[in-house]
Amino acid sequence: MASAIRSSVCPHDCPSTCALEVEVIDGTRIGAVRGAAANSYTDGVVCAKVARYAERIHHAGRVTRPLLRTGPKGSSQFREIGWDEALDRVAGAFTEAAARHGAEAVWPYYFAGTMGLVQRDGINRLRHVMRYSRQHTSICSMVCEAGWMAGAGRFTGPDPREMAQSDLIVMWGGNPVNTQVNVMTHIAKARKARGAKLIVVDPYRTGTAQAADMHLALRPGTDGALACAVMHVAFRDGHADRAYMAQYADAPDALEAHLASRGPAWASAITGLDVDQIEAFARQYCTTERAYIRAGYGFSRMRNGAANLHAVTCLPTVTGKWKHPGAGAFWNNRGIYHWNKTLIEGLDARDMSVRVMDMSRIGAVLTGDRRELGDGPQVHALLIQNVNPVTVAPNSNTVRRGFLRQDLFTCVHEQFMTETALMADIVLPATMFMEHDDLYQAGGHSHIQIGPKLIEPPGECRSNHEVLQGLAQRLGAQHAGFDMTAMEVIDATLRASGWPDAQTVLAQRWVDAQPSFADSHFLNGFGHPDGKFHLAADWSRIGPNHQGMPSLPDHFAIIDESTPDRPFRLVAAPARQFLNTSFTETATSRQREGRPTALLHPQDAARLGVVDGAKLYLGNAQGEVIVHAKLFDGLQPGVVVVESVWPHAAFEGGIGINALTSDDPAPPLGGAVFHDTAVWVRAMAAELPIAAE
Ligand SMILES: Nc1nc2c(c(=O)[nH]1)N[C@H]1C(S)=C(S)[C@@H](COP(=O)(O)OP(=O)(O)OC[C@H]3O[C@@H](n4cnc5c(=O)[nH]c(N)nc54)[C@H](O)[C@@H]3O)O[C@H]1N2
Ligand SMILES: Nc1nc2c(c(=O)[nH]1)N[C@H]1C(S)=C(S)[C@@H](COP(=O)(O)OP(=O)(O)OC[C@H]3O[C@@H](n4cnc5c(=O)[nH]c(N)nc54)[C@H](O)[C@@H]3O)O[C@H]1N2
Ligand code: SF4
Ligand SMILES: [Mo]
Repeated sequence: MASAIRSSVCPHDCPSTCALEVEVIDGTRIGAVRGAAANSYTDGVVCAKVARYAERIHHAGRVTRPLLRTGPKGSSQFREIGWDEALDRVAGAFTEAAARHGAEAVWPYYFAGTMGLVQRDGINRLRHVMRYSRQHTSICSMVCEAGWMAGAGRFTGPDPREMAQSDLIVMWGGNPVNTQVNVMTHIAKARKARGAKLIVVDPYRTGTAQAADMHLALRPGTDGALACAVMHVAFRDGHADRAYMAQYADAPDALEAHLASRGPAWASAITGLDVDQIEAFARQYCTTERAYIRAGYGFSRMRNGAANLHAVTCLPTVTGKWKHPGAGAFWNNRGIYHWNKTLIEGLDARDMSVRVMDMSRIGAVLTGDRRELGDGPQVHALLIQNVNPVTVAPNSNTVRRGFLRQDLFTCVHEQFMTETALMADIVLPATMFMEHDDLYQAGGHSHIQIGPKLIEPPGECRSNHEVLQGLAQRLGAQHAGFDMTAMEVIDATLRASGWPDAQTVLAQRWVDAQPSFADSHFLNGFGHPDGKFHLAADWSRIGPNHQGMPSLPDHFAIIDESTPDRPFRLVAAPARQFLNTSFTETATSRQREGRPTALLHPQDAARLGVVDGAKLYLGNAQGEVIVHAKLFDGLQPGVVVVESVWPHAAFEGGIGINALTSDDPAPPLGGAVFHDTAVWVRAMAAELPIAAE
């Protein structure tokens, strides 16, 4: 058995974008997968689920041939067909939908199942050339984007590797032990070398919180209040950096006056945290020069998420921390790559007057909600790549109803028979990352990498790029990007963006795109035209739905607050062994996750008369879900956590957690509010024995 170690890149939707070293056995199979030790961010570490990637890539359940539906929608009845027939049918359905209802009746729908720029975003090239409906890509990061832009105005920040030089890391609303393990590597370095402290702000005691020196288990959706109290203390106790703000901030005096009434006691009533704990946190933050706030995505998945993220990013501004090494705040580095994506996305063919619809509201779209459709046609045809909306999109009972429409044609290009693929008319088999070429940028660090094809795919799997080429040819879609191989698109995109060519990047393994210290720390100014950090957010510049948003940091009370009818706040946080729904198909991940579980405070359990392991109903006006209770004291009473994203089929009753989550768009720019749900919780009555007839 000949084995070779080859370089690759983790393609999953994770800020870590790990540089990988993959054992390739006999040129045909994958063995061990390790983190590249030479990459200064990956630092030799990958998560457990990717370390065992052989289980996913060589899984017997992969889709390997094109499939045609033969039974009712969702019935799992398909038969194999050839690629030509499959692509002819898809192109035929698109042509017919466009001829009868207009091109906007076709909706290419995608997300970040792979983060490779060519395979992920190439679908937009077909969309734009064919004038198919556009997608408002809101499901993951839009709320963060809005909140970050309002203050800092540019998507970058202090180098995440600088966490190793910090004396205090505040992990705010994210759980890297589950979701981006490398953050923990750099925190561990700071702890070892400098005795740094870790503080976690999260509604429940996650693995990350467990490892922390202090855990602030606040009520979900109240981060704005906590941030205000910390800044109140900074002004009150002389820790506000007035000289810094005079140079770098827009409205320090207005903020100080505004915060006078927003101290720890005020925040305590909103967050459910003790005044003493808020004071202790504020003192530690304010008195530590090198304090690095690592903002997660989790706390933004709220109706007030953008306002809360903005409020948190005001902390290093009020205290002047941005200027120090190992200090400031970081969310995502996406602004540093200056891509020219014309070739990948066909931006030269894009017409901004073509209808755009919100991907997070796919249920509303498919069930004909006019607020989404505008005055355009119903959607009659879908092309889906790298996303599993039947399971992951909010308000999933509506989503499912939409997919069941008889007059809707659905093509799903997938690696596995996901619950979305089961709703398809045509399923196309997709390659995995080690079976195709792609180009990657990291969100949580600063490296550009290429993941080359390492092995042949099983059966007849084709890459997204190849499928788009096949459809373009049949639809008569003309664009240079369709006439090139994926590697040619990678090479041309790198060159057009001012980076070294593909060969160079492959040879040197990565390009480190981190800007200078001065730029990363905004010493040359923030991203707004006035060069200042905006403590007073101008939300009207960020998104259309800005009415009522607080300009200065505040508790923006529009969350789905608990009521007597729905007394619990539900958080549907990511599970460690799954990545969204990826890996739910692997036996090891499923076994380690166990079953869909609700973490419930023992006091709540006692009130409900529930013991550990009991079955519960969780519900609201949208639906009901059955889970098993796990008693857990690492959260406030009245908060319940169900880690996600299990397929619907894993739940008793076949209805998964997103039946309860809302598709209300978060202001001002939209975005899904997965952790902002009020529910009732009921103990399931013990089943009565059926009386003998
Ligand atoms: N309850 C709850 N729901 C959530 C969330 C939550 O926290 N709680 N999180 C939300 C968030 S942040 C996100 S980003 C979404 C993500 O939701 P999804 O984007 O649906 O999740 P993934 O599992 O990352 O990827 C989806 C699919 O892409 C496929 N795929 C991977 N690579 C390729 C490829 O090269 N080609 C093709 N054709 N397919 C490929 C995988 O097989 C997988 O089935 O879920 C959201 N839903
Ligand atoms: N293992 C694993 N890794 C993943 C994913 C996965 O599903 N599983 N998903 C990937 C994707 S698509 C993304 S976008 C990232 C997301 O990764 P993160 O940035 O970690 O964000 P989330 O995963 O949404 O939520 C993380 C934490 O936010 C907390 N949270 C919820 N509401 C609030 C609140 O109101 N305030 C505060 N302070 N905290 C709150 C949750 O309790 C949870 O612990 O992870 C990626 N990595
Ligand atoms: S931590 Fe994230 S990027 Fe790294 S291997 Fe795991 S899923 Fe991939
Ligand atoms: Mo995400």
